[in-house]
Amino acid sequence: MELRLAIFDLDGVIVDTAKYHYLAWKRLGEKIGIEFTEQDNERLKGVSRMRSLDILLEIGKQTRTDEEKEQLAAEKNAWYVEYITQMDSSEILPGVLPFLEELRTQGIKIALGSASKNAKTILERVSLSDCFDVIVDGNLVTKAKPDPEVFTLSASLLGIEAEQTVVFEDAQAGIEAALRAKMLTIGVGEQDTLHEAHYVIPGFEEFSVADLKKVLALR
Ligand code: B16
Ligand code: MG
Repeated sequence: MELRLAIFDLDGVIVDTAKYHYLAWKRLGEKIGIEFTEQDNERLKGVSRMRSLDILLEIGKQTRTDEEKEQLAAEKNAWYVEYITQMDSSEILPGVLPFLEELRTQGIKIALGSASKNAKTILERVSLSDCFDVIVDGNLVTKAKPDPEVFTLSASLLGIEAEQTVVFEDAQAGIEAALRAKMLTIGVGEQDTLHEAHYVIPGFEEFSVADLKKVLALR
């Protein structure tokens, strides 16, 4: 396989925005009388905003009309946006920048494949907007992960085949999406949670493009 494209998830791979999602969902939970823990927050990783709200309501055994849900999600998002606008490049996860630079030097295209509708704001805040050849986010796709749309669209916008693409993902839903897209799937995080991926790394600190090519050669 000739590697031509690397697609990166955002939250949990490039930056840790899960902590800000947690603060905002917790604040919404407090407002509507639902206790929301850090452990509960794990269930929201990689999941769309509306599905996240459904999970919060499920935890609190509450129901809401669609209209009320839109309003609650908007309220949570306003708080979340307040938090992320304080971000800067110090929040890029360790090893990510050198890895992106290495890909660029080797002529491998770089894409973002994120469920977040705030992806562009986050990339701007951390000064990474110019690093990506294409940005596919929650505003561009109609079907959320585990549907493969976010990844297949990234590759097709660049005219690159699935077999020439690698995906870096931290969430189970994202791993499933990448596997369904028939792309090489690298989990970023814990082996236990991400064991379905073709290969798992704890982060980018000790992972180079040469290591990636070794993984490819094993396939
Ligand atoms: P927003 P990713 C995902 O980002 C987050 O992991 C998930 O917790 C969040 O609900 C989702 O984006 C939607 O985010 O509310 O900003 O549209 O991991 O796909 O980069
Ligand atoms: Mg993620």
